[in-house]
Amino acid sequence: MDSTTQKIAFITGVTGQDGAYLSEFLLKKGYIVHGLKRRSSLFNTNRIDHLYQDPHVDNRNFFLHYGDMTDGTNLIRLIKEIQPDEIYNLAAMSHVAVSFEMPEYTGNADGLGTLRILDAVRLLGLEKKTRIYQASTSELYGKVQQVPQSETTPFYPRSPYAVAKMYAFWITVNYREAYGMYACNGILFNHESPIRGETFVTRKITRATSRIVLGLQDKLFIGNLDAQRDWGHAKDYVRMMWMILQADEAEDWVIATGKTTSVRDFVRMSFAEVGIKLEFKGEGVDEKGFVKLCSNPEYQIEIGKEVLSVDPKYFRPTEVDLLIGDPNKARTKLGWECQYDLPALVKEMMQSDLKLMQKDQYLKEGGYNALNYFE
Ligand code: NDP
Ligand code: GDR
Repeated sequence: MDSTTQKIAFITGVTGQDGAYLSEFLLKKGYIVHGLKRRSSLFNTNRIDHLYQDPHVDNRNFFLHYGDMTDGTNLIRLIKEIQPDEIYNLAAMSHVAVSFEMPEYTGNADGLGTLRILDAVRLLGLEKKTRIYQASTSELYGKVQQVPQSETTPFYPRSPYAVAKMYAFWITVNYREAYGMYACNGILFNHESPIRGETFVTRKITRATSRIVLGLQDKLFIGNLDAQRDWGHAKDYVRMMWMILQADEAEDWVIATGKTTSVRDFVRMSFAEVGIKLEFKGEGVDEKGFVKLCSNPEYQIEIGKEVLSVDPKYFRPTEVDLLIGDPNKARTKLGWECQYDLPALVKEMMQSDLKLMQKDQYLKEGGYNALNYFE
């Protein structure tokens, strides 16, 4: 493709789950992709290493730049250099529980960070050229007022993360209305994948299930099993981010599957993938999960073994109990459909984590301990 006709995208949060899938998606569409990555004392580009291009070769279409959402001058300089047609603002301190530990930083990166992007575009006079996607979230709905949640459902954020994202949501709307910018919120419900961060509940469960059946871990310690989430696949959701920026009008959109599942049922589904039926006993902090049946002879796991225990350390000061989205607007106006359902997602995550953990198992059996730097 002729580089003068190629569209240019700038993705903040390029090293995260969505940043990685979106980069792949846009590169396949022929975009030139620029990503913002943070300086880290260790490599932090695992999810996008397969896209990396040697800086010394010609015709590159994937570029990484150091930066941070808390550093406004850095963002202005990068946007000036890159002159993007589309900005996908995905960077955020995205862990709800951690936001209670780091409320000020979360407000700065997730709330003010969004303002810095919008204002950089305005200051540089790019209002009419650059389209902006803001990664908004179903956490905005927080305390359940009505379900399913749609674009018209009122917000009631329940964490420093959600409050910061609420600022980001409204400053995006405000810049659209005040300066005629093409700036949109995608109100995305939870979306997962084999490259989901390991501390989010779905990945924590699929990792732990794999480790338990391979004898690498005894038990899964978990928080609120009653929480219900509308879980989709990240691949379906990044496609929609792009579709949002191709629409004629700049608007805000709910992206969800329209189905909800409890954390407890997600655990059941993950264990079922390896042939294990679980039995749950007790309530609240006393709830435990036991192996009721194991139909897979590959796994030497005894019937009755306790493999799950609730640990209140994972409870949140304020919880979001129930999320179920209404994606009707996106379906009818943009023709968006999910290609994955939850069983397919769980299967893919379990297959991937089993493969990963099998590597750990081989290393363990071979007596290899990679972390013995200091001996
Ligand atoms: P991840 O946590 O996987 O990725 C977050 C990205 O943001 C990482 O690249 C991270 O860098 C980067 N980042 C964090 N803080 C900063 C900072 N101060 N400056 C620059 N970069 C920073 O999140 P997801 O990919 O899952 O989500 C993408 C976005 O969508 C986030 O804004 C999230 O809040 C939002 N969202 C996610 C949903 C989901 O279910 N996944 C649902 C709704 C909204 P590093 O790799 O160095 O940590
Ligand atoms: P969430 O995702 O808070 O919805 O935010 P997470 O997977 O962290 O929690 C989902 C639900 O599971 C409950 N839970 C646990 N959660 C974690 N992380 N660890 C546990 O051990 C555990 N046990 C139970 C939680 O209490 C919660 O109810 C995600 C993030 O990606 C946000 O950035 C995004 O905005 C929203 O999804 C939509």
